[in-house]
Amino acid sequence: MRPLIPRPVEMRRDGKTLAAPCAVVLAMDPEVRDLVPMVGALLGEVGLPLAEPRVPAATDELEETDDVDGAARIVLRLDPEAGPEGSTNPERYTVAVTDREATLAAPGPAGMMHAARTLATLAGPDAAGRPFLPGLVIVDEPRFRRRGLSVDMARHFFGVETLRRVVDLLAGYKFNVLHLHLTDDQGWRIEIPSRPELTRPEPAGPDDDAARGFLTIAEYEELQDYAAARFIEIVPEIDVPGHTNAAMAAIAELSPDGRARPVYDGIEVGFSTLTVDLPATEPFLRDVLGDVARATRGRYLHIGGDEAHSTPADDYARLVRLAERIVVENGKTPIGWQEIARAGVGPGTVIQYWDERSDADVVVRAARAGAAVIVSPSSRAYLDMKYSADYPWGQDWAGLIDVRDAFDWDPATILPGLPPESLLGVEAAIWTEKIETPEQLFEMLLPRLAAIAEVAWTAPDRMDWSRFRPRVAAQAPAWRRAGLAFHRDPQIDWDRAASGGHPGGHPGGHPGGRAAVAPPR
Ligand code: TNX
Repeated sequence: MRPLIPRPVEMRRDGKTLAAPCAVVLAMDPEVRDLVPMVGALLGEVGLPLAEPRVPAATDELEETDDVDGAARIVLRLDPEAGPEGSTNPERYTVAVTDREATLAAPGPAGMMHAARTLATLAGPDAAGRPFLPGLVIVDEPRFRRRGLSVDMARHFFGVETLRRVVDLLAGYKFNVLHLHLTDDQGWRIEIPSRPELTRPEPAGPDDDAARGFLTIAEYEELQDYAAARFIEIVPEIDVPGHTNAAMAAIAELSPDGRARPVYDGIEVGFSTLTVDLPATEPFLRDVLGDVARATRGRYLHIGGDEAHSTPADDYARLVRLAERIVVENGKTPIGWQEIARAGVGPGTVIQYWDERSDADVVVRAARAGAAVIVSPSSRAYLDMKYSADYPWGQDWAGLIDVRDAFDWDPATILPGLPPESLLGVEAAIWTEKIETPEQLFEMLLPRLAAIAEVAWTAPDRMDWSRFRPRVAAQAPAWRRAGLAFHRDPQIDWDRAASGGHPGGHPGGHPGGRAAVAPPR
């Protein structure tokens, strides 16, 4: 078994085990039937094969689906009473393992999936290599409703294959949002059917292979399906009115002089802007945001709004409010980076706070007027920052972020005066000006993403750095098996990982083990 990250609300071990013979029966509540393939795959990966899913016609028949051939059974039960007492959290769940059976209980499918993941994490082979589950009760729910990661696909492009691996990683640590930063000065990374010139013949971008590419609508939909099956919502971001050089390179009419901008491959920000009074501007926004909204199954559409340093303040406010209105007209909830709070956006628009050097007052004021807030403090949650001064890639403008920095903070104290009910959640971000390959991407994410997972899920009084360290170390074998690069941060004792205290556990950090990418020296 692998220690759980994020740490649950409550976990009691009873010292017994459920020895699971090779055939495990899932007695499925009919309302969670759709989860059979996912749950079956999860348990199958840890040696608990789904031999014979039993889907009774009605919930009360669950009890009658008794032992089959003496196999230990795993029961999935929809139960409004699951989770911490009195909780109404839609993601709450309970896992109970006795020496006779394992029960996963949740009020709905999202909690059920968390329960199944928890069970799969806890499963281990015994000394003889046979699967078993430790006897225990876990009662759990997340602290914050939205727990996400934003990936910049514009500065360097990462295709569906890499994004699927990111989704798997997020789901494993109980995140529920993947935000895709799809457009920027350097490149436009999503097909817009009404504006094919944005991605034709190649999106504008630096002249190296890793920097090129874009998602077709079909790929975008496929990725959303993959993510939705894992209860991850995709949030697309079309960044306006700044960060728009790639659009202005493809569409000459977006520039006041009517001339297409040159393709840009540097890393400066704040030089490009849409112009509010040009005739091409509003139709561009309507086409792009309309097409993206239509292709998006999630509830949100992110309009960027950051670092528009060359947009006059009045134009900025008009452009942001126009984009906000178009998103709402297309049936989505707008999200924008903190700067949009200066534009006087409506209370239904979500504000994402990132730059601790400014805007705290306007964001808190907007929240008091009803806006919801996501926190992504760059000094803690910007996983493109270097781990240490000598780290070979990444940035350092927001500081160096080691694993402990990513772990040791409380989202509720980032914005003093913020009404607690307006804090929707936490999002880490990885910007890719200086991150070029999937290996570099994963090495920046791991282990820090595990720390952010705990910050977003676990209540502060349950967070303890000294107990977190061995739990992180014990993730390493799973990362290696998945072929994920990770940083062997010296704060973690990789060779003395917690095994979860069970003889069947896999201690992590086998001596001689190594990250897929050599750690920097
Ligand atoms: C700030 S964060 C940006 C990005 C950069 C990032 C680099 C934000 C909303 N804007 O344009 O990529 O810093 O760390």
